[in-house]
Amino acid sequence: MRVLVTGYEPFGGSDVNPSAEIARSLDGREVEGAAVVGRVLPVRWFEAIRVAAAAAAEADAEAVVMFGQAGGRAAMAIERIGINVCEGKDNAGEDGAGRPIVEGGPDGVFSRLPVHDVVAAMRSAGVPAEISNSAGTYLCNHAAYGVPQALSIPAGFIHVPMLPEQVVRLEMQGGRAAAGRASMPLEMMVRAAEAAVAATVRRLQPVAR
Ligand code: PCA
Repeated sequence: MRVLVTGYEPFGGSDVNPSAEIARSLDGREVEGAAVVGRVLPVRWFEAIRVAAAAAAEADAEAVVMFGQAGGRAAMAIERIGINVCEGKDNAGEDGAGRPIVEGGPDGVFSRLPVHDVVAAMRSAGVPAEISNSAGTYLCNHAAYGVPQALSIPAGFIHVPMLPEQVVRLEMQGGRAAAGRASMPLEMMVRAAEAAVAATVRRLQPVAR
């Protein structure tokens, strides 16, 4: 069995995105008997969904676990739902401008990952984790809505905090406004991501592998 793990390229003026580092770190690893294929998605409206769907097809993946950065969050946040809207400028400067992701599509699409299992597995791995009921309206929501809809396999999205070095850089640039924002070391995020993949694989193959 193969599982696709995606991260996003850096955005919003940052030169690093922890979710891309997660995807790179898991690429080629075996988790719970499944081979992980890691890919980095562009922060581009619609292109992100196309790249994820193509990577899933190319890898012949049976599940897709996607990651993205959510500045300010303190825990791994398993997104329960994506909504049918695009807001904000992507990395090419294209404005989502409130348009739908899928014209005439449902208002919301639920994650097809076992969200409770994923939260429990991350916590068992010693990493703070929670279910989130809003992925926002930017590219992470875009993938959370568009990728499960484009594919017939389990797929869902997980937001991750910033890295400590990102917060330190913001503090050095921005002073008090940025000071003290939440962060998590990459090693913990990777451990949590492995736990998420493992929980998903266990759900797909509950008895024997
Ligand atoms: N986070 C953004 C998009 C890319 C990323 O890593 C978001 O939360 O929508």
